[in-house]
Amino acid sequence: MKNERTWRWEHFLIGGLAGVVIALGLWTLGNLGASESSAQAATPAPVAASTVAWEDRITPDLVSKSGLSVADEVNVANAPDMPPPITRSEQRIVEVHFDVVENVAAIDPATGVEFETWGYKIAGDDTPVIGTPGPVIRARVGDVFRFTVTNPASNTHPHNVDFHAVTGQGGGAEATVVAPGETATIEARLLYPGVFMYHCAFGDVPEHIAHGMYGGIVVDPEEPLPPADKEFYVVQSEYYTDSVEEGLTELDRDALLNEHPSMVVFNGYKGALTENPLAMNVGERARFYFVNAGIDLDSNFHPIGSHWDAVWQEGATYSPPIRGSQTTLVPAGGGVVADIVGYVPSRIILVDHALTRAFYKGAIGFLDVAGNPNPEIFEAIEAP
Ligand SMILES: [Cu+2]
Repeated sequence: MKNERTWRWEHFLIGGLAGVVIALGLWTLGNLGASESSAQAATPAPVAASTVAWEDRITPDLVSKSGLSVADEVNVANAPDMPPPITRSEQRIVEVHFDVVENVAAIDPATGVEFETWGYKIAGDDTPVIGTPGPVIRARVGDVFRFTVTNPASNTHPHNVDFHAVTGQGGGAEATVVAPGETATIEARLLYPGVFMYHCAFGDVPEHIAHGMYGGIVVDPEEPLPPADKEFYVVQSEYYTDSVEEGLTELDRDALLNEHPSMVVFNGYKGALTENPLAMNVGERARFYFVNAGIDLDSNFHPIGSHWDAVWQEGATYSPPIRGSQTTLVPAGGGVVADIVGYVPSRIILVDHALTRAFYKGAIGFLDVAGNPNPEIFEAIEAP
């Protein structure tokens, strides 16, 4: 894959090596001089390294906010759906309005475990009842993200949003604090492409995240990723309940302090992706925009019975992907973009491969691949 970006990356490496050689030479000369005269000559000149760093600035040239129009594409969706990839090549203003959700929801519908869930929903959209994970936002690098959050007067707690995609105080947290009945708006330039977490960062932040206040924002790169046939938004997260029995449970503060969740789930509740499996066809490429909301555990995201054909590690889509891996490590508060190619009809089982979490705590989902068998790739052989 010798595309332009790869070459630039190689130039960076070559430039960096040259810089090290030059710096070492200067340092040696300086030291020789220092033995005779001043300490000034012993300081290596930071020429090569800083030059390379500036030339390889990866943030886009910005068009002034005053010259931008409002984007007219779909920029939000509820899990596991993704808004379509952004096809325009100009910067725009992306407007998104969330309402804060405070509710009681079943976080294990099969056994009737309930919990007080807090989260976010698209303003005016009454389909989500649980609010967690929050909707996924999609924009393009260089866009101005004009975000409004409303905390309905019927709620009890103040909240806000820290976007890992936003450059500014607290990722916008300080400027988006809303008590019940309040609304706040920020405008933030999206400087880096990737898949990023957002979460409430008000007050006792772990408590707010433990109640479900998180989601993902995808910032498409200037040079689009190769196309995928299906795209999915999946968020891993943890619950710290004082019980896993039927009925309303409470937050277990000891478990939270000890980083010992009672549940680890995909898309907000146990069974979200097993009761409603994801689907693709043989011959297709499926792309996961995956966020690990934590709070505390790293995720070891693995597709049982398949591979990650491409992985943009840490969700950093400016950089080239690695190809053909098994389990991708997604830190708490991080994300990844990972592709699966459908080769044979099967049920691919998505797990956190710290398998206690998958088998006992809920970190499991299904991706059903439909199509014709291909015995050149897989077949079960009858015993003679
Ligand atoms: Cu909150």
